[in-house]
This record gives sequence, structure tokens and C-alpha cells, in this order.
Amino acid sequence: MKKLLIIPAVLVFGLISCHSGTGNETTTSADSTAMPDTSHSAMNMNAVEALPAIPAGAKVFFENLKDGQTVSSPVKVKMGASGISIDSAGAIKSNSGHFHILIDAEDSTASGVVVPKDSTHLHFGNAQKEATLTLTPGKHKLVLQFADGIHRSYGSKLAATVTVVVKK
Ligand SMILES: [Cu+2]
Repeated sequence: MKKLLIIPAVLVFGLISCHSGTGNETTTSADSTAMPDTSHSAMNMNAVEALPAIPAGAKVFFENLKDGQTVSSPVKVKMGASGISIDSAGAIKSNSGHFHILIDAEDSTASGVVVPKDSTHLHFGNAQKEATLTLTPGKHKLVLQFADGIHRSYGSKLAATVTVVVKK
């Protein structure tokens, strides 16, 4: 049945565009017009999945650090999450992600943006819940940022900030 529909489409299209294209191009156009469902699902497969939704009530927090706390370097940091599970990086999974620590950087990485990977943006893609940071004496802002399996930030809703004072 589809071939019967395509043939008149090719004829009509060919008549309209007889000066502007070859016969092959005309056939290709008619095929994609005749099978919109196939081309549409192929596009969806190529598109990147949306950032998973944040479960209601989920949060992340520094388990062992309070804002303004004085610490000595190296600092052991315990990372906590509730209402969302901690998983290794790799695949996009709903209700899960992994930790990042931003050192003296932004307050949170914008939602959906891949967390940078550099000396001030640490990734814990093996589902680690603890980290040891070497910090210079003085004040430092630490941000705990949760992100999905491909490092896309969940934004400020799954971020926590503390400022610590490192002893000399
Ligand atoms: Cu990451």
C-alpha cells in the first residue's frame, strides 16, 4: 500500500521540481515524507535523554563539615545524599548520580550543564562518599554538587555549600 502512495507523490514532486533536482533526490524526499514515523523515532534515538527529574525531597550535604568550621589540611570530607542514590558515572539512570566537589568556584553548576573537570571541580564517578582534600591555609568555599551519570549537574537543588577555615 505504501508504494502506491509513494508513486503519485514522486510524480507530483517530480513535476514541480523537474528543473531543480535529479530523480534520485526526488525519490528520497518522497520516501521520507511517506514514512514520518520511522524518521521521527530515529531522531529520538539519536537525541540525548533529558536530565532525570530530581526526586521530591532529595538533598545532598556535607556529613562532617559545618559552615565556618576550622579544619586542618588534608581535610577528610564525607559526602551525604538522601532521597537519591549514589551510583558510578557512565549511564543515565533515574533517581541516581554521583558527587562533585567545587573548590573556591561557583555556588552550583547550572542545572543540565556538565560539571567541568579540573583542579577546582573534582568528580567522584566511582560512587565515592569520602574524599581527602589538600587545601592551603585560610578560608575555602566547598560546594558539594550532585550530577547524573553523564556529569550533568542537577543544579542548586542538589548542591550544598560550606566555608571552612584551614589552620596554618
Ligand atoms: Cu562527574
